[in-house]
Amino acid sequence: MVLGVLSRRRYVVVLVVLMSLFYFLKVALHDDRRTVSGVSAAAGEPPKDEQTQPKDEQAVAVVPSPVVPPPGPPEHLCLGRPRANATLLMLARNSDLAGAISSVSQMEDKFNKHCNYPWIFLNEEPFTEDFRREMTRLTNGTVSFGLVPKEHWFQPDWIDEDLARAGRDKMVEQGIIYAGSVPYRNMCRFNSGFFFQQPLLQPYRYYWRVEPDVEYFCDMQYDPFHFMQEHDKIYGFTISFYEWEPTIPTLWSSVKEFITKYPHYIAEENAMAYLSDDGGETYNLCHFWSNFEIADMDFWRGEAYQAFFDFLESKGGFYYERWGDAPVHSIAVALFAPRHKLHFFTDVGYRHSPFQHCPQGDDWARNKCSCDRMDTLDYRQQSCIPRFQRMFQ
Ligand SMILES: Nc1nc2c(ncn2[C@@H]2O[C@H](COP(=O)(O)OP(=O)(O)O)[C@@H](O)[C@H]2O)c(=O)[nH]1
Ligand SMILES: [Mg+2]
Repeated sequence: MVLGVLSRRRYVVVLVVLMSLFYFLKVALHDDRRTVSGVSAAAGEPPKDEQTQPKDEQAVAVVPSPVVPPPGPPEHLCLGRPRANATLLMLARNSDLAGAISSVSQMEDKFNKHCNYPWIFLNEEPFTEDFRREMTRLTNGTVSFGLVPKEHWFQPDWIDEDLARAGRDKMVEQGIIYAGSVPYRNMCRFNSGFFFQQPLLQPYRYYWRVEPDVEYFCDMQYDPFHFMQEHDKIYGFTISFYEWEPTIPTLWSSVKEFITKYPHYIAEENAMAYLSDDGGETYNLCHFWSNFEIADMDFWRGEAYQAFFDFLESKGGFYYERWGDAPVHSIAVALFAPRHKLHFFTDVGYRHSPFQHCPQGDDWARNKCSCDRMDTLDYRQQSCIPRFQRMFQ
């Protein structure tokens, strides 16, 4: 009897030691594999799917209890369902670190801790160790860092720099934000025509664009990527207002030229009524604010958008003027897709200074939104939401 108790104790001790050893090895290996480096990113290696595991280094030292489940959902599940073919995406500079930490941790807290969708970070310069470590620590999902190739970022040689400089100087005189900035123009052109071509994004269809220093106010109760797929949507937004005309003086004449040249790309039941109040003659400057985008990259990769981007690129307006990716994306989805494929995420609370969208009514209460319901751009004078909604009445 006594001997029996002793050997049982010895058995338990051996078991605990073995389990600790097993756990230690698992955590150590896991931390090694989780980050996809910029090198493999450049080579186009898709992120690896992995088990959700606690990352806290403390966990290595503590003898784990086998009854404590790992945090987060099973790797392939999002809110109880298989994850969609989608990724979270952020373009950022190393100097954006504090803002990136803020945005990523809010996105994790409001949505992604339930899903573990992968994160992809892009930059035209290598991310610092600091940036990589901080981003990796905030999520249980896979994290990848991609280096944007030079030809997708910098002003092409065929752009007449004297003309471009004259355009910038004129805008500086007009007091336009980012008027004199070439990097800002690089960013707008990259977001218009190249982000979806990055090797790291190739495995994915949908993305949610996240910027440093934005705010997400509400808990997500469902997976917006599933929503997009199930409702046949290609583009989702939360804020819509008017573009500053001096940044795009010749954009609409280029669009009209494109329409005349390629009329077959214009969709039946398109959203021209959102863009123009006179049947396409003039642009009313309405656009979806692209710092928040949940969208289908198959649309950007498709024939119509590719032809459209190439056409705009040939005009040089990304550099001679300051064409933004917001009007470029908005005009494309409004013209080359039927309007029912566009979606206003009314229930998602979002802020990019100085504007915000705050959900109303039941959505605000149910989703535990932290925003002031009176502070929402939707039906203010600067908003294009009424124009969007009128198309469906
Ligand atoms: N890597 C990189 N990212 C940039 C650069 N300029 C802007 N971005 C990113 O592009 C996005 C939009 O830039 P932002 O400065 O927020 O422009 P705004 O929202 O139009 O005021 C953000 O995600 C920035 O982090 C740049 O020169 N390099
Ligand atoms: Mg921004």
